[in-house]
Amino acid sequence: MSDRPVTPLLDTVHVPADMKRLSDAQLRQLADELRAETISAVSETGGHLGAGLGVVELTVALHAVFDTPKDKLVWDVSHQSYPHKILTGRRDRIRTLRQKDGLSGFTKRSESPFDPFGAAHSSTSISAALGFAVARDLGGTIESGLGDAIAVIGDGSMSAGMAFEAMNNAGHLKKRLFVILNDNEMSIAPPVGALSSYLSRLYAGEPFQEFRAAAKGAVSLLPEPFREGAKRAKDMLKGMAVGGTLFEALGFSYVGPIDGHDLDQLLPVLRTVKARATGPMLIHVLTKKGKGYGPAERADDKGHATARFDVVTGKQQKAPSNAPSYTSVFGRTLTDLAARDPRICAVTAAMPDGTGLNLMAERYPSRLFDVGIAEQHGVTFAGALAAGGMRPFCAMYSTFLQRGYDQVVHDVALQGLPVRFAIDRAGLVGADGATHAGSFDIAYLANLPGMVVMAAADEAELMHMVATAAAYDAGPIAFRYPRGEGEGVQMPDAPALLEIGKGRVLRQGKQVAILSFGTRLGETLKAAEALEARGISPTVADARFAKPLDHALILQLAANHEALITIEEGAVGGFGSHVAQFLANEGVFDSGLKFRSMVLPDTFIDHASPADMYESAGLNAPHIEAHVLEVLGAAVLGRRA
Ligand SMILES: Cc1ncc(C[n+]2csc(CCOP(=O)(O)OP(=O)(O)O)c2C)c(N)n1
Repeated sequence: MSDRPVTPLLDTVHVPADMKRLSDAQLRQLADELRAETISAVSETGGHLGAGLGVVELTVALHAVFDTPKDKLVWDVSHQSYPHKILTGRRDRIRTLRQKDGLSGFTKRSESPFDPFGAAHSSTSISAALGFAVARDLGGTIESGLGDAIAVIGDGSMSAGMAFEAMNNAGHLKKRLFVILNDNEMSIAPPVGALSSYLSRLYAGEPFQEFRAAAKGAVSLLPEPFREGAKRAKDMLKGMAVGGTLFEALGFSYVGPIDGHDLDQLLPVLRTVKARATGPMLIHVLTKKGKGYGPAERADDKGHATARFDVVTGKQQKAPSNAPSYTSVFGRTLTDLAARDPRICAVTAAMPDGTGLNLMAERYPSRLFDVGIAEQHGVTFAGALAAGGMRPFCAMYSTFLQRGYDQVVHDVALQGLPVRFAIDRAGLVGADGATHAGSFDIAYLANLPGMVVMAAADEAELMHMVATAAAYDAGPIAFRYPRGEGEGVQMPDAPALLEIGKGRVLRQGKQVAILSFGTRLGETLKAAEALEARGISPTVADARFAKPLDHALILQLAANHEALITIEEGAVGGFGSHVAQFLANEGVFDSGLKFRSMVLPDTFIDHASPADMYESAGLNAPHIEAHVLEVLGAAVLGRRA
């Protein structure tokens, strides 16, 4: 395409080994070309832009100095890995990022030997890098070899417990290991918490390091020294011993902070640590999210995630929406309820915008807690808020709540505490792919004693469920809803309180009943229309609750139909499994009910549009229709035999 950037040097780099012959000046040019290529590619695909732009120079420096794939470079979250993908043999497919059958938006072992460890959930990179370092030292063998282990982790991700668990272990094991702290003073939203303030203090004033250095009679450590390149970097390494940072207390040698956009600082420091390090090292690099692309630098989220956009204007191509998003319905409803109930408060783990809680943050800032990327803490914290007489809503994406699961079990459910779990991004989520799919929450919540589990079939139902959860003080309660916009239904003026454990029948038919849990209801009703045209009139019901089950409704559907089909946006072990177990124990199958349950297939489904993903999962209207025909056809055949 004619508007692609001109990239003469990048055109000669197919794998990192091709960079070894480049001078430092050429590496600087390579970085500029890599930035232009990243912007151009993401303008066509959409995706995570800001984080990648912030690590362009770091990516070039790491690949120039280290020897991947033998050296294991582990990107935390890995939403910043697009420039890495371009340099590691995937440039020809970079414009397929996040598209069906295209490159993943994250690192993925099956995609490339240059991605030694997959990621997408944060704060895993230090544990993974440490595992590689220990495997190396224990004589592990793999095809690509085992060299150095390098984790690159953002300041937001560094705030999570796992990162510190890994640092603690690494400091103890004393293995040679590199942790690059990519500090851009941003998470998705501005980072929060004491660690963030601590990091700011590390570089707030040059005097910090200079003072320490001077106190020990060492040379000045801050940017000026790098004018003299490698020699000064060595001096700095010597001077490092004077540092007294938190990281050193954990057993790491600390270098920094250094300017992560200046290859004249990055290259000598990385070369020096590579030559000299004997144990765990933390290299503190300061970068700017969105660096080098005005519209990203100026955006509130620094271009964290973008739709396709025009490179010149930065204008994003967002499809016009016809209905409010589930997320915004949740945020608005909760904020309205909070206006009347001072006990309502909310917890988010670094996703105030993603969960719609930005509205709470604006209206009731003292009742909104952004705990950072700390799902485990967030859940337990909400548990004690409930124990303390508040009405906490713990709003997390289904996939990230997984990280807080023991806390859901041990700190909330076991103690019967009324935490309201608002579970966003339930079901398949599209371009973020398998790592972000909200597939498991029905199964992992509905098996917990005392838990109430609801799924909204549309945005009006979500309103009711938020209010129902707010009013429910008897124990933990969860409601799930998908990513994206609602069904476009009429919204009620005020939410209604739902009766716990009661479903509803939407159309009364005969022969076959379809019992939906969640937003497959729309597809189910479409299938019912299509079946009507074939002379089959299904009953369609919305279960609303996976726990407690509406036993009366289920028995009645079973009694009055030849066949019963359940459908949900979740993996096996969820709603359908509970219904099957109940019917089996009631002896309903003994008298020959035809039963099917439609769930997500037992595979991790790769990224594509949500509709495509549901197509491959077999959960769209035509699949429902086919299931009905199959089950009734089987019934007819059965009668004939
Ligand atoms: C366990 C978990 N919770 C939440 C997220 C969502 N998330 C993706 S990136 C991100 C911010 C990461 O910030 P940082 O590590 O500083 O990297 P940056 O984007 O600033 O480069 C968050 C919260 C996640 N990926 N994993």
